[in-house]
Amino acid sequence: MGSGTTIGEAHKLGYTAIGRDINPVAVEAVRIAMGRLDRAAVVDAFRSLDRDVGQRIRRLYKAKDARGVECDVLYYFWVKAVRCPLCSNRVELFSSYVIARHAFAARNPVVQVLCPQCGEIFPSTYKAIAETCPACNVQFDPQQGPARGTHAECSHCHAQFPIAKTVRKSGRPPEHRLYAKLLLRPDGQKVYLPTTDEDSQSYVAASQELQTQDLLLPTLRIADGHNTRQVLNYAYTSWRDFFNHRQLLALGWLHRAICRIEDKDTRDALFSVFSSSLEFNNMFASYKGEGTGAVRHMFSHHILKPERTPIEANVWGTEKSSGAFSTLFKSRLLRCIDYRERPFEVSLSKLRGRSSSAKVFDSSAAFQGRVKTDWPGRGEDSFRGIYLSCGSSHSTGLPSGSVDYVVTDPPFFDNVHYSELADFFFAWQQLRQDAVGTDLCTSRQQDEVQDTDAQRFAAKLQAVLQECHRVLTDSGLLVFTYHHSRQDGWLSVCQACMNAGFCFVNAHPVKAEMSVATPKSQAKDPIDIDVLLVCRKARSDVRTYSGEDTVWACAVERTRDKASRYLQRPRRFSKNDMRVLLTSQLLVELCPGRMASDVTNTLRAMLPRIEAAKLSLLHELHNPLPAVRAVESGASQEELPLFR
Ligand SMILES: C[S@+](CC[C@H](N)C(=O)[O-])C[C@H]1O[C@@H](n2cnc3c(N)ncnc32)[C@H](O)[C@@H]1O
Ligand SMILES: [Zn+2]
Ligand SMILES: [Zn+2]
Repeated sequence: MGSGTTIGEAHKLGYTAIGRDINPVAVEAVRIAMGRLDRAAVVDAFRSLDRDVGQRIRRLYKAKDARGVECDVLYYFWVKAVRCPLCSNRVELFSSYVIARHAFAARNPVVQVLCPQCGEIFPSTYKAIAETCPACNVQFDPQQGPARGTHAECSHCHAQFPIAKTVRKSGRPPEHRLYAKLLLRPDGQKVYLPTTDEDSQSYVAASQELQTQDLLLPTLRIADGHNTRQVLNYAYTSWRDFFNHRQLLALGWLHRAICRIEDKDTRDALFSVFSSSLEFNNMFASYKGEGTGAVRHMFSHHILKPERTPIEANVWGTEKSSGAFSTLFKSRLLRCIDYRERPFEVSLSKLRGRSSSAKVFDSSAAFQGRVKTDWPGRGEDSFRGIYLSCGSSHSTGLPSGSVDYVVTDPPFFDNVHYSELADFFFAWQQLRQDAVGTDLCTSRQQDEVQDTDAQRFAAKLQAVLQECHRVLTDSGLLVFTYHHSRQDGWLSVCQACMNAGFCFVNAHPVKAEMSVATPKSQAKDPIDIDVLLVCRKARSDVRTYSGEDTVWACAVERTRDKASRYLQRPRRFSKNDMRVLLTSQLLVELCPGRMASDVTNTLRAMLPRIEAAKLSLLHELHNPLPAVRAVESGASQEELPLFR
């Protein structure tokens, strides 16, 4: 289920939708998004928060400009520092002294530069490699900071040392120093300024205030795992360590104020905004710069990477903020309510060579805003009902043969370990008494489909697919996305799916959410597509066995066809994308009349042929007279089998 896209789309299509996820953070988010949302009630509640706790939080983000005028602080800029292992000098982990640039630097070349000697901030241009500080006259290259990749250079003894190892040895997370702020003047102008003693005192005051308050704050420890190891290596131990004291004070106040909202649905709706704001308001967020949403949230790379120059945003926010509670209230919650009242589709068109999109309304009825948490009994499933539950999908408790379609986006092997990251949100969710999963001590579960071991991963996926097979009607379809760069990832999904009683009947390439370049050797040739695999119960498949040559010819033909359809829009499509697409078409063609082991053995034997064919197919795709040209241009022996 994840973020609930499938549930929402099924609801729009008029189906009864049943959603299940093992992760309480996902279930809670979907439950609120699909549940009762009363616009007038949430707006009222937001206004009263604004007058009270909003006001108090905004006071935490006030500072004076150079003329002594009080302004809102949009962002505070921090830098991590470590001690040089040789001389103990404090080394600040700037990778460059350009602290702010425009997202489209070629058109907007002005950047802000920090003087490494006196801390002055002054404008420069994005390519400048020599600058003189207007305040202290020191000359330096703004592009070169002490941190380079995994190492840093000490400015005192010039030793180069590994950053992560040095932090780990120190036994505690790196210190931070506040070095700049971006102010919003009362006239709407933004100005970058170095920090003053007053700014430091204001932080200390917030920190002292935090100690005096009895606030409910996260206590969840960070457990070891594939995605958490990097932060554990940085000596972070609790999810609370992801926030500085001022952020904890602001978030703690806000959390307490939301807890006091009486109406449960309204309270839940505002908690969902609170939860969204967490990923932008912590010391792992960074600055994207001007001309774009300013805050890069901590999960933008789907990993937990300690940020060397984090940005502290104004938690409540101003009109010009990004990722703040007040801006997310409008951009997420109010937009969600708008969409639910009048759902739309997006139609794409091309006018004089330029693509444009338009919203098409009225193709589905408004959302009903009702969610049930117990399963529908046979025959009693209501029209367009939404049923959600938290638990492993290897055991759903649904009656056999009761579901027409299973549509899912399962975890991809070797990819994100969702619950390890979701614990960041769960650490706050568990503080509530009436949210999903508050009886759990972590969102990490044994049955979660993810593992560093391919066999164990495949076994867990197979258990879920077996349950899908049981609950599906005989004519039902299972549709799921898959993405893997290595061939063994495909062999294991084939085994899991076929051993669960399914066969592949179609496979469509779709643009992936993000390209994944694992293993690293493939970073230059990343995979940009996910494949949508369409499966039926094997016993309902009417197709019959075909020999290998026929299978190969059909799969190549379908690959050609699907690749050229996919590329009707200008997109990247690499050799590896072609390999993935061809492999998926082979799975479809090999299924009828074969056991899982036959399919995987044949596929394995075809590997050299697939490797050769991906090149010639790609060549064809960019070539108007494919077969003839390929031969004329001296196709290698390896490429020839494609044309058999
Ligand atoms: C939608 S995300 C996957 C997105 C994308 N395919 C990827 O790997 O990055 C997968 C979802 O499956 C859920 N999940 C994992 N194991 C599960 C299980 N045994 N039962 C139900 N849901 C599970 C996770 O909690 C997560 O929300
Ligand atoms: Zn200077
Ligand atoms: Zn040193």
